[in-house]
Amino acid sequence: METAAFFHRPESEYAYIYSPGHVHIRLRTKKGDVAKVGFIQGDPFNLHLKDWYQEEKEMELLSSTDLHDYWLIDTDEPVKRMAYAFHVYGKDGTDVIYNDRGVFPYLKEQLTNSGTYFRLPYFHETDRFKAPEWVKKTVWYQIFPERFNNGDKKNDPDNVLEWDSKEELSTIDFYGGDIQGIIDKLDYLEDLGINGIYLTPIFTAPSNHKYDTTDYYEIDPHFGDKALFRQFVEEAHRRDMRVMLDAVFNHIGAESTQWRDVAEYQEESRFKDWFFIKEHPVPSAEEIRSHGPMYMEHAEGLPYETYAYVPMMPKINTHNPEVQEYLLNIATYWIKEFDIDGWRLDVANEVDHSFWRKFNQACLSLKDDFYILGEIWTSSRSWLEGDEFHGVMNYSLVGNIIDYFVGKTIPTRKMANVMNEQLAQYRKQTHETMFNMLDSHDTARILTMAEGDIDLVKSTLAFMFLMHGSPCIYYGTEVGMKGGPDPQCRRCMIWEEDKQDRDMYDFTKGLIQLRKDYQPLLSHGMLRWEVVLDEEQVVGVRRDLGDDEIVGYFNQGTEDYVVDHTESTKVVYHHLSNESDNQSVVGPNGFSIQIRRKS
Ligand code: ARE
Ligand code: CA
Repeated sequence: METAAFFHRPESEYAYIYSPGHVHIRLRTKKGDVAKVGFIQGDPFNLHLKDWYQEEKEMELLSSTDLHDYWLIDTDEPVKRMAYAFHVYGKDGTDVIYNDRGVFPYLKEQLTNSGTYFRLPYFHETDRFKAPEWVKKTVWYQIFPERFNNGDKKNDPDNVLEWDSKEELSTIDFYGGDIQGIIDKLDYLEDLGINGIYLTPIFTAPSNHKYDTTDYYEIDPHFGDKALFRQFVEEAHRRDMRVMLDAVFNHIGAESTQWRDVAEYQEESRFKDWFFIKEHPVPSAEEIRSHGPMYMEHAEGLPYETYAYVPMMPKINTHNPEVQEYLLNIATYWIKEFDIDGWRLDVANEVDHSFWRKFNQACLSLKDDFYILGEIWTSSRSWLEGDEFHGVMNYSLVGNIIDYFVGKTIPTRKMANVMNEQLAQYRKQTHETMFNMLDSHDTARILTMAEGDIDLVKSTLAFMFLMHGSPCIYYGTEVGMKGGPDPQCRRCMIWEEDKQDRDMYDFTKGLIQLRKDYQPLLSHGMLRWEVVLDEEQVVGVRRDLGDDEIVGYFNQGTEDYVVDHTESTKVVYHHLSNESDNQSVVGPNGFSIQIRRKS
């Protein structure tokens, strides 16, 4: 048995309280190497009285990756503290104890010494990673306000273009979308079934995307004003929709008061320590504009830190206490005054952890079910320990799904294995409040990635809806909008019904309904693989909770795939699949989603 592959760490995603009375313990071993794992557990203070080490519970082999097997036990009993160890039985007939000191032969001396056990100290409810319940039941809709709907022509920018008038968009186009336009479409979103709206930035800024903030305390005049925004939040809340805004705290716009001051007074500016300035002089917004592209060519030589070498976006020094106070006041202002429900944090991985911890406390002390979502494109363990974010934009999970379904660059087994590795990265409750989206304002649209194959988009979307985490629809996906990478993915929303793909609309609406109908199965159910077939390119994914399970069979191959029903099978959603009483014949590019009771 290869004991070098063992891995466990107390108080991490390997050992945590899932919900009161449910401690989850995970163990990693070498793939295919271990026959069985016994879990030994007790109270460290009564080991000498009870000899509890003699009792073993069996761990479940939950999942495998290319390299490892992951074992799980849900202790499912009220405990206050826990000493524990693993009794690992190799397929080669050997067995060992794995505890806090390492790997040992199964001998009484180890087992009767309470100091050798892994330990979860006294359980405090306050230490448990808790995420807002509502997020798990939310289906999000992402809006890029400049392009969603123009509800008020009076506030249009001077250089406004006619709605959807260009084939190829440029980065400096304006089309006049605004908050009134969103309010006008709340009925549309309600009909679709949406219950969470994420808006990319809406505060005053010169660009169309508004990631170059001029004033965090004002709604951009081209979008509306505070009274209108208040009305928007109220009308959304009346429809049981939550509202999440974009917090761009990694950098500020060069037209902000603070940067203007620095550009004018340089070393003398009272804001000079608000930034990461390498040398003076630094340029003003006007100078940056007049330098034009030249500045970008010498990007790495800029005399100050920025977001991604973009001169108009000077990076903010979040270590400076004055800056921290400034940003935290902004974060709490929009919660206190306008009752928003969540912040999405732009470029979250480039801002320091200590700032995000303060941010978390400031927001949650005002609203205990507030949602904090980081924009991080890779695995994000260190931000998701419970004291910073509740979730991240799940580009890494979805990237794997897209590679399989759309890119077709990996076989079924690889996709499942990568996902298993991802599932092992976080606590279960963390997965439940992740933010899953096939596309966004930063990526090509999914229908374009799929080269116009709408059936493929339907399968991919349905698969994502079966995952842990709340799914998000990027505006327009539901009516079959296309578009390449930024800025082509930010086209004006298509509102003429004859230009919309109404069939896709109905499909998306049905999927959103499915997500609602099968709660809490889809938010809390354990994810397992039902079938993983490389040659046939078929995958069956299952979520189970208690005696109920929901299984989706997806056929990415070229032949029909037949699923025999059990007595309790009920097909609840399907596409390109022939359903009869006793079987589903899932055609190429099709899927069948079924509910059943555990046999
Ligand atoms: C503009 C132009 C682009 C041009 C760029 C460079 O539109 O065509 O390439 O300038 O000059 C905002 C606007 C963008 C704008 C940008 C700069 O929305 O349109 O681009 O400002 O002015 C990385 C970051 C991640 C970031 C993405 C885009 O890690 O934080 O890149 N996303 C956020 C927002 C953006 C926003 C900003 C940041 C800046 O969501 O909309 O841009 O406020 C990999 C990596 C990721 C990388 C990802 C995409 O997978 O792992 O780290 O994300 O690719 O590149
Ligand atoms: Ca307008």
